[in-house]
Amino acid sequence: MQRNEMVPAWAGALAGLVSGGVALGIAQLVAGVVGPETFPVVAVGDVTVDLTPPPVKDFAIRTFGENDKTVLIGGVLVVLAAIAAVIGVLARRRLAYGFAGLAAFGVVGLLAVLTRPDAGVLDAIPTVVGAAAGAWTLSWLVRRAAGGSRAEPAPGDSAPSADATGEDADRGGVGVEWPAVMRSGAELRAFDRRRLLTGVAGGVVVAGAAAVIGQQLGGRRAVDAARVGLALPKPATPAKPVPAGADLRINGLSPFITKNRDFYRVDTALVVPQVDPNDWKLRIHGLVERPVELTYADLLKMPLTEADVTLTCVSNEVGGDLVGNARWLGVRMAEVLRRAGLRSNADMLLSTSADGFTCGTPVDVVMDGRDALFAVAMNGEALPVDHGFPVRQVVPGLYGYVSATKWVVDIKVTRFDADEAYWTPRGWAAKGPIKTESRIDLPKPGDSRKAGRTTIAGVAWAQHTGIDAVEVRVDREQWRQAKLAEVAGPDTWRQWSIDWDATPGRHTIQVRATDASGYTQTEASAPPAPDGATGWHTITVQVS
Ligand SMILES: Nc1nc2c(c(=O)[nH]1)N[C@H]1C(S)=C(S)[C@@H](COP(=O)(O)O)O[C@H]1N2
Ligand SMILES: [Mo]
Repeated sequence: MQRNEMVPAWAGALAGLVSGGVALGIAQLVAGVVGPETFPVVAVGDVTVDLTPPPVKDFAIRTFGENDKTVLIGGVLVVLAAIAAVIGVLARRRLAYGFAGLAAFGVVGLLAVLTRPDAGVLDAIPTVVGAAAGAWTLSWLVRRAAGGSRAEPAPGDSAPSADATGEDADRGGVGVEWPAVMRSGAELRAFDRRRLLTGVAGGVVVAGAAAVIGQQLGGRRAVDAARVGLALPKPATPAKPVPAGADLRINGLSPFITKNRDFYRVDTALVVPQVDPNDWKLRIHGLVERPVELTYADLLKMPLTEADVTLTCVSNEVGGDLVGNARWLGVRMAEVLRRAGLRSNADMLLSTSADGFTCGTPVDVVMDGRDALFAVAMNGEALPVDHGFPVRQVVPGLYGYVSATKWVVDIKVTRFDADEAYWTPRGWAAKGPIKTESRIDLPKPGDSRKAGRTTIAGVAWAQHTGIDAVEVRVDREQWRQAKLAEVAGPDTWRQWSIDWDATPGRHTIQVRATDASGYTQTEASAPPAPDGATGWHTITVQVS
């Protein structure tokens, strides 16, 4: 018979740490749903702050500055980790000790959560569920650690070791070494390092995933709350009134203003950045006289401009739907940049989003007087999170990838020959002025219609130049002038429509626009890369 091997203290400590991690991860996950303020670590941190004597607090703020909260939460976590390790070491001797430790842990968390102002009973859920998950993990890991079998168990000996531990505890043994309790069967069981470590790995994955998801959910809730609570100032410069005839109100034709929920979305974000406006800052640096840092409140104190601007994605195929028109409210970028004072050799604004996307915008375009905005609102409400809350850029006339940075936090004033934005090394042009385009919205491609008088309609855009004419032809016959809807300025798309006496058979419909510079869309078709698609939108319909 082989010698009994003790479960070493390090294994107990490890099991304790991982169980504590699972407890916190699960607590954070549940807190993400119940409310981020119910996460016990944050609650304990808050209580600690309240109980800390003012001189210590002042010392912490002086020493750690803006990082004081991070340091505090870090400190709480270090203390928790030490306690968890001790709990694990104790659980190695007797599982009940471990449970008692975890319960004490949970009670402290509960006290912290439930003594918060306006706490409710439901706020206890994350702590309770977390502690239960921790207890389960602890007993599971302890069972795995002690699960090593030196010989096949005797027939009928199926009692799991954790139960054996419980039995031992029931017998009232005090300070019994763990291996003793493993003698419940005829055979000896010993420390199983491999099974412990695979269990630990599983626990770490669960704890990490739960914490990350919980944080995401919690951040989303906090930002949603901040967004809904915002009161937006009135514009100093309101948008030009939309002419009565801007929207032809034809069924199937894109409305002049695209609703936020219908607005196309393009970005590289797998998880949408959740930026709290209270934490938001915009830093402007590089080729400037004086670097500037603005908070959200600073930005809203500046005069606001409202403007209707049509946004377009460079990836939009001819006839595609990556284009939308909205009423934006924001501060003129030029006004903010003048505070920093641009150096004369600067020609590029390299903007960075909260998630690290970058975008290079020509300085001259932003400074030429057009409504290039740091936008805070879209169609009368705070920017939707998907569209860049709390602040994004909008620059009439440039494709989104070189102008429309969402969740913008940083502007480096620089030069095109010194810096590159995200899409440039990925095969897209460094500069991206929007190409004059037109699209047929109805009939839809492939539609079948009855013969007789019908309407062909769509939109055309040439931002900051303006649309002067739209022509339509059927079956490659004569181009005919479409009727244009009214617009207040050159920065939005323009609806158009034309009547057509449809005859039975298959027909091809084509459209082309001419902009205010006199340029008529080329027939030559080009793909979106590297600087925008060209060609005439062409559809086929069946008339019966
Ligand atoms: N932070 C960030 N901003 C971004 C992008 C991005 O990937 N990340 N994509 C840009 C592109 S390519 C386009 S077309 C517009 C789209 O804006 P929307 O999603 O509000 O329609 O956002 C721009 N701003
Ligand atoms: Mo785009």
